[in-house]
Amino acid sequence: MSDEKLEQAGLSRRSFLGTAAASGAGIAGAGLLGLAGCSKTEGDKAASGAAPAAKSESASGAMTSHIGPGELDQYYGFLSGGQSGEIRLVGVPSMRELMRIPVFNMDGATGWGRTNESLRILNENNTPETNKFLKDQGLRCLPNGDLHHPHLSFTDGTYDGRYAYANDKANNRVCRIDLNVMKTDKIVDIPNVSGVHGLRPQRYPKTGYIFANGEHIIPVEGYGTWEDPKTWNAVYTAIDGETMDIAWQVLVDGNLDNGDADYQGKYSFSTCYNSERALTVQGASANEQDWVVVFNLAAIEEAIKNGQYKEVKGVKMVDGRAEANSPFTRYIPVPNSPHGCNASPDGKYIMLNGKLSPTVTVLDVSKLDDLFAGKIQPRDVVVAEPELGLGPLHTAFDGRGNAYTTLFIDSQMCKWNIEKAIEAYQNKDKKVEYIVQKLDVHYQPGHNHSTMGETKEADGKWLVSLNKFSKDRFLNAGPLKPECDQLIDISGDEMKLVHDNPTFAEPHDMCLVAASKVNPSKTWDRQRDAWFWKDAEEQAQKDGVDLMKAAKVVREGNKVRVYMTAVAPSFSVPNFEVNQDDEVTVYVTNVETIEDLTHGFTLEGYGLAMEIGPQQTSSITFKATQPGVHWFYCQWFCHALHMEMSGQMIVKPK
Ligand code: CUK
Ligand code: CUA
Repeated sequence: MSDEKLEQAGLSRRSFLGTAAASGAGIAGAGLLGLAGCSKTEGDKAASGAAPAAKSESASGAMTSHIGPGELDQYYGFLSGGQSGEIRLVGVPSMRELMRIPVFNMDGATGWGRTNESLRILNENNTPETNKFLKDQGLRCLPNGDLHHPHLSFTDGTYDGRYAYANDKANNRVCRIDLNVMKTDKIVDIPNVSGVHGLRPQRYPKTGYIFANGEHIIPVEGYGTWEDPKTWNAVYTAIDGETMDIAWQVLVDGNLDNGDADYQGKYSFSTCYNSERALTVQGASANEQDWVVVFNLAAIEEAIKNGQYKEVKGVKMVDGRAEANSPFTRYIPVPNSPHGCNASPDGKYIMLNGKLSPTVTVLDVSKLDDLFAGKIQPRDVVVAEPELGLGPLHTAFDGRGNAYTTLFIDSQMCKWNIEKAIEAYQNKDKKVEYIVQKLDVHYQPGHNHSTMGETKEADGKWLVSLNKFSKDRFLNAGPLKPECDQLIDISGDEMKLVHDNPTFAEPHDMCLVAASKVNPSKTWDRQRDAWFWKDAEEQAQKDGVDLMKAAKVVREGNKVRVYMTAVAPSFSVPNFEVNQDDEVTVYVTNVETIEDLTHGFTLEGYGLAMEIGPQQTSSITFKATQPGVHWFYCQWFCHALHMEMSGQMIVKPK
């Protein structure tokens, strides 16, 4: 049965959801948020035959997500891996996963978190506290991360194809991906914060800053004491997107959730859901209103330049609390517990998604100068507050004046017209219909993202709804179910659901980028990408070794360095001998010049493996504690004689 037929029979999962949501409406909202959609098991079962709906819809004139064999997608999707700690590259509209980019995780295939190169990138900007922690725990690197918000670098309001950036909520880090090779090239560890959540790059004139929200309140050195949570604060961080140095921090009231930047290069924004400075769910949703905090970039830069800051754990920090009467910030009240924060592609508006409130609050950025000048009151910046449905979390745009807001509790995508919502706000007694359409999504959507939708080149073709629950949409995979990322055609007047895509934990957010904006290389470039293997290069020079021609074993006391090249189907050093307990470093350079000829180095019985792409050098260091004959082999199928691409490490017992 199709959804429609079920609806007529009064059986749809929608009706069950509707009842649950309506009966729970009110301030039980917080509980509801979690579970309105989960209590409708029977509806789910009744509707489980509804899968073909998407097909018939695409037959009825929607664009198709089908990309035939050998055809290419039109967009790259940079998909967050959430608590998996990685970024996933997908093709859109097919939603095919193209690649995984390890970032805040450890990865067995590529050796990320184990090779010397990845360990340098993971650790080179650690705070002293993190380094001490790793030592105390006996860890080489932090093994996990929680990556929510991938965003690409901008020039003049659109993507420039240089970098992607993302946050790690679990361990307070921000990373950068070099889009030439699709590898993480920098990770910064941010002091004075707890939980880096919202993350956005500056759009104009370029990136510029990366704005990173410290979500939770903590006793910040010099400001708070652990005995009194009312003295705790959240801290906003601006990172230089070129050098990845921390430029400055701002101490704020309340907490910081999601953020965005304007299209003019003057202001940035963050929602706050815990203006109460509470430590519990009830406490944090107590007030009728929370706020959005607006940051005045010029005022902050001026203070930093003039030395009007405090240095806290090595970072320049200004005080942006309301009680400090700060020129750096303004706090604009918005209804209870806002979440997502999204700038419209025409550069005019900032949308603050209500979460516990059914509304989205719309700010007019052209009024912010007057707000900072004290000419108007904070709420005067609000030009619309449309009521959309239950649980608005994030908003995307089509570049034609429409906004698309996810409704978490209602499990719907709400399309609404921005100018009509403004008209409705200005003419309270006139009935203006601003909601264009509501489309069911499956189920509990968090972020959504439209093609090029966070740039001035929003093209209004596709929208992806990143749904937290998949329930009956896929074959049952056991108690842990995949998320459900749904592709929606927004090119016409009506939204049309086109494709369901299961994903592993947990895509919070996604960037949908026209394929022409990103041009990764087909092989590594020895000159351009030398940053990756610079330590190996330096050591090789000291040892008189040319990495591109290497076939040499160098011993220095109990340190052994093995230099080899990889050309299908052999390693230039077919075997080597070390003594038990030697510290061994193996450097492998892949000298292939053709694309797709990746080799690997896996050492049997030593728990290590690494990826070596064409023209790449990778290295790995370990202690040869296990005596005996240990074969190493190439784990990337590269040649008809791939199985033979192997060798032996002989460890002589003590
Ligand atoms: S948050 Cu996950 S649904 Cu971390 Cu961007 Cu809103
Ligand atoms: Cu080289 Cu397989």
